[in-house]
Amino acid sequence: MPLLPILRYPDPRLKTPATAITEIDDELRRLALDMAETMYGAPGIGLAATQVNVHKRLIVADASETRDRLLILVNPELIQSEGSRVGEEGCLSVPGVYDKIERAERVVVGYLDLDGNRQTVEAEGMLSVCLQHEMEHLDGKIFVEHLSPLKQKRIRAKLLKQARVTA
Ligand code: K1U
Ligand code: ZN
Repeated sequence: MPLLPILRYPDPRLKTPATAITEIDDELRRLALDMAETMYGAPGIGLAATQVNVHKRLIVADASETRDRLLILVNPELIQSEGSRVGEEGCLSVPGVYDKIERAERVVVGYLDLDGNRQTVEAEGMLSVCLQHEMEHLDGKIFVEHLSPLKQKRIRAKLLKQARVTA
């Protein structure tokens, strides 16, 4: 299975809002499995289709220590959130950058599985943070947008410099 190339900030394609998935077919199942392999290989605990330049509402996540609890969420929707926590976040599209972000502590997310069945996941801790982070990707938002304009400017300059050096 191929590892998919991951878009890097500040690539403008990361700002594209993803559209709802209307058909769950073998092509979508293939994409979900390729995304999962890409996430595990990175390594990461989540990946949104936006990050692999597919603008459909699909995310994969596995925040377990044993890396054997893969979640594949089609058309994920926040149903409920409560509490708040501040924790360190990273992003595979913003390599080498970590910062503290405030998020809800617990979330309930509704979604379709790859058989088209409606499911919900109740999450707290890292999985909760990860699902919130990935759903923002689908809306074209990146975690650095929670940071100050000065930090965003510095991060943008750092990544543009890295891109020039590696080109
Ligand atoms: O969306 C992404 O870019 C994936 C991102 C998800 C995420 C990480 C931390 C907080 C919120 C969301 C990552 O997976 S970055 C890599 C990472 O944090 C990690 C990788 C391996 C093991 C544990 C963490
Ligand atoms: Zn991310």
